[in-house]
Amino acid sequence: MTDPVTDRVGTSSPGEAPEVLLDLLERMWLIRAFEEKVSELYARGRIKGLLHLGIGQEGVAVGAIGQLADDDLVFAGHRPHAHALAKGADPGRLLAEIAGRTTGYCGGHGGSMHIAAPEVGFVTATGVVAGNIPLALGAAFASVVNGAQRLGVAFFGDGAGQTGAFHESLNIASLWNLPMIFVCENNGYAEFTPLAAHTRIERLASHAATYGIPSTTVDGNDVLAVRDAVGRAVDHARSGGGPSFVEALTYRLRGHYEGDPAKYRELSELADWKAKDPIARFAASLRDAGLIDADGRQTLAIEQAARARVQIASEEALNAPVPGPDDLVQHVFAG
Ligand SMILES: Cc1ncc(C[n+]2csc(CCOP(=O)(O)OP(=O)(O)O)c2C)c(N)n1
Ligand SMILES: [Mg+2]
Repeated sequence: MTDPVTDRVGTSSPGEAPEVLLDLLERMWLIRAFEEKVSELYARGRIKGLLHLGIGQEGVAVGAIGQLADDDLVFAGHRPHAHALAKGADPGRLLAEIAGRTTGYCGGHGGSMHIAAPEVGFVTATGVVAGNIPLALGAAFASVVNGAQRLGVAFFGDGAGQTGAFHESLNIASLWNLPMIFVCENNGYAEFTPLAAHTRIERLASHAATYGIPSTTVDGNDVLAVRDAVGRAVDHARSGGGPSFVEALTYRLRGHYEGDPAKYRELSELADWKAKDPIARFAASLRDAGLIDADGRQTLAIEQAARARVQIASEEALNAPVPGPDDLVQHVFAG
């Protein structure tokens, strides 16, 4: 990652061990099965509140987070389930949190948008768009102050790229040469607003050059392309090179929130992106490479295993108690 900016859209490079490739497929399936279950529970009224799913964007979280060490620190936004799972969060505790149960990661106080699972290095999600970026910056700064090797990694969208917090964080990360990775999931929309209506800058990665930060833009629906780009960013940071910026071009296959009628986009656009589904594409490439059987049985087994695991997780979660009146004052600072 020595070029300040590349305007090419990077694609995947081969050469990973078969077990690594299968693991990537399994992780993407776990996330897909998890979010489809959450969607179903939401439709049945078993989960309340506002819910943002990242179905279709799994390649970014899985490709990127697979390159991190256990103690690297991840900060996500309002669409955070994939990042938490990819960092190693337990599906049962995560689902319990989303369903507001006491067994959830935050005792049911956080819900979908405020998950924190620091024990696996998933420090927090946030409903404040771009709010996680300066937090990741702080983690990277703390790492330098403490002489640690850990990286601060922020996942955010194209909409977050129009905020002051984003630009200030790029500036400070560059100025102080912090071990930080900015991962922009450019899915072409901020809520209901297409990219061209919220910025004239087509590639969010071009902002990085302004601050002297190396960047690359990759196909975010190609898990190996993301893995490759983030792997280089990790090496760059660990060798003292400072921050990097990876822009992953992707698409959310669901609405902005569950229940969004999504009238702002054409069905043909959705169909085009469904054809580029990161899981189906990756499974097909593994079949082409002869790493899984051609008749699809192995892929189906991976999908079924993921769904079975999520089913158990959801039963455990929904059988857990909801917080009672006494829990209301737990973890509340009353100075
Ligand atoms: C500071 C702040 N402003 C506005 C909002 C309302 N809001 C929620 S999501 C969103 C769009 C975010 O778009 P993007 O960063 O591209 O993420 P995506 O939803 O595409 O994953 C906005 C404006 C918010 N949550 N926080
Ligand atoms: Mg977006």
